[in-house]
Amino acid sequence: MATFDHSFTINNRELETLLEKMMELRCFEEKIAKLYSQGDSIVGPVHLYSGQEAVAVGVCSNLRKDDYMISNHRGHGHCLAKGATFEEMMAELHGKESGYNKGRGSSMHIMCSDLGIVGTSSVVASGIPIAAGIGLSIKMRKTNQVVVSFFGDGASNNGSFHEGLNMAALWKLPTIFVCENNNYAVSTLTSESTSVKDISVRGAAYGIPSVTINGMNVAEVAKVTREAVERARKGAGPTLIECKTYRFMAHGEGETLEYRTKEEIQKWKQMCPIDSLCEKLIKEKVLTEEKTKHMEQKIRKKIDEATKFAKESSFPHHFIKEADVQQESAIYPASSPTKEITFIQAIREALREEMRRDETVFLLGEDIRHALWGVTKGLVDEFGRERVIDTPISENGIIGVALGTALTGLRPVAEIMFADFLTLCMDQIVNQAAKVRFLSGDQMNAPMVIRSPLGLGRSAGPQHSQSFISWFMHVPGIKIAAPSNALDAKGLLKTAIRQNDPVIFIEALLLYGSKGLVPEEEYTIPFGKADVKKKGKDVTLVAISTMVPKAITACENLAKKGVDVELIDPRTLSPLDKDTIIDSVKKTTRLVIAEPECKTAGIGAEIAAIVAEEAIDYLDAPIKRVAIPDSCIPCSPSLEKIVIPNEEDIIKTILEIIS
Ligand SMILES: Cc1ncc(C[n+]2csc(CCOP(=O)(O)OP(=O)(O)O)c2C)c(N)n1
Repeated sequence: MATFDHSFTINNRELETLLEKMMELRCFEEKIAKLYSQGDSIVGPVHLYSGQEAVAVGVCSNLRKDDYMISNHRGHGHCLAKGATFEEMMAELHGKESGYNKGRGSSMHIMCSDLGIVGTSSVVASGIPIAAGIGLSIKMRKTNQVVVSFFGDGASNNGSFHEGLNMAALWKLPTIFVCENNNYAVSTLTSESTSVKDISVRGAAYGIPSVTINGMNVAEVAKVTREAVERARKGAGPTLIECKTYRFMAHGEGETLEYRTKEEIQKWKQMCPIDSLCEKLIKEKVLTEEKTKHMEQKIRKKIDEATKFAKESSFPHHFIKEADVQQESAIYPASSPTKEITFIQAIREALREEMRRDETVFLLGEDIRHALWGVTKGLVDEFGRERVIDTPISENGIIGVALGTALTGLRPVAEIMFADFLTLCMDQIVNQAAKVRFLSGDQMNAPMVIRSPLGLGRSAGPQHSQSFISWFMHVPGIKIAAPSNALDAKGLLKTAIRQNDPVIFIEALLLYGSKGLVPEEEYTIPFGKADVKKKGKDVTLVAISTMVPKAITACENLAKKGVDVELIDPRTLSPLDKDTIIDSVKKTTRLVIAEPECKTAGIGAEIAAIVAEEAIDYLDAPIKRVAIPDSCIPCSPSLEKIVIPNEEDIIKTILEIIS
């Protein structure tokens, strides 16, 4: 364990300021409790902070306005201590347009970019890797800021905690981890869920200076944090501060407290951080009882005014739908493609060009310097280890870190070694990155790309052959590209890196060696614009990723049989170019979809549903899907052939609906 010298002093005037701030937090929570019990104005669940004020106030008293903070479900105190106003907090808790998130987040999601409140996650522990990412961004941008991640003892049992701490320690990031150990995670005692008595030993295990302190004493919290902030600002890395504290209220409002004894609650209330500091300052004649009463009255009056403001504010009635988000305009090359390159080279060229164009673009992932697939080979020589970062095998952490950097001015391109492993970072992709723009009331964006290879068709087996494009199509806030050739791979990846929302970029390993022509000069390909690879009049064939080359062969064979297929490669599945598909079906009256994923609830199912909704009257035959028949992908080539659809399957299916 590290030694903390506690030599900083805090004078009585400073203590008075800390006391006033703690009183603000307490009075705010008391008002929320009252409003919640009245049942008609507070929106959604609330988890009150009463009892823990010394932690938020002590920590935040050391932060600059431009320092960052990531909060959790019990976050009112953190936000107020970081400078949030009663008005905007109260309005958000009332679900109003004038709230921090324009009513989209309420209690558990307060975000305010001006105050550095870059995230409040209701998913336990998710903020921890994001805070590591913000630390990385501070270090890369050399801004001398720090970031604080607040979380509970329960969060320290989650993988995100361990991945985040390891990366912060490894890269010496200016991230301060503040664990508020209030003895419980909902009703479960810390001693019954946590293998160690002091959570700070877990920080020490990662080589992080770590300490357990009395979280009911604001002076102690402030002093220890000051040391942690100094350490972070001078580039000496993270600190873990475990604050032993107690929440006076139920886990969430409206919930029972019956798992705790009255005696236990009473014991902790006697250590109330506000009462004890008040008593001390009165005893030392810094304050009088009258003055503290006056202080409290003033605070309560302000909170009443904020409540009036919130109640009188209007509810939001409009927000930007994902479909209305503007795309970057494309760059069209003056001449036609003449340069032959492989798919791998196309990806590498896109990365290199974008990294040269924009110094905020950087790469992170497992083994990307050595470049397992060869894609990122050599980039470290040009851009250095600061912009081509090898990571531990911590997929959830990688995406959390990428998100933290994306929230604070960088454009990360993360590589997840196989698309199958996207399952390990679903929370960071789906609950965190995808929600940023919407949840922050359009204050913030997450401009990040997640590149991930699809291993299908290489005997890679059931855990290295899946892409899950259809899963991500179901998530608003994420864009998905799945190029089928070198030209598209380069142009789409350049566009992906310029997007302001997270993009999942699926690269099929089977296509990596395929060659194609690209223009000599710069170009990009817009998202949401399908490529009609072949015009035809008899049937529309929509093919995705690895199915496109097979579809091209199928079209050639069918042409010999007199069947004229219109072949469409959507290129991006989200946004999906519905118009091109619908217009084509209206012309051909037939539709087949060829996809490299399982059939049920798949990409084809969605496209079929769109066509059924918009153009069913034009159809002269049932819509057909050529897909993996809801099976795991076997390793044996003979079995793989049975499961993965090929040219023959496409031809057979088309002939069925033509005749
Ligand atoms: C990943 C995840 N699992 C479960 C929950 C439900 N949940 C919300 S708060 C909470 C307890 C968290 O305990 P702790 O981290 O100690 O924070 P505290 O509530 O004590 O402040 C749980 C289980 C959640 N929100 N996220």
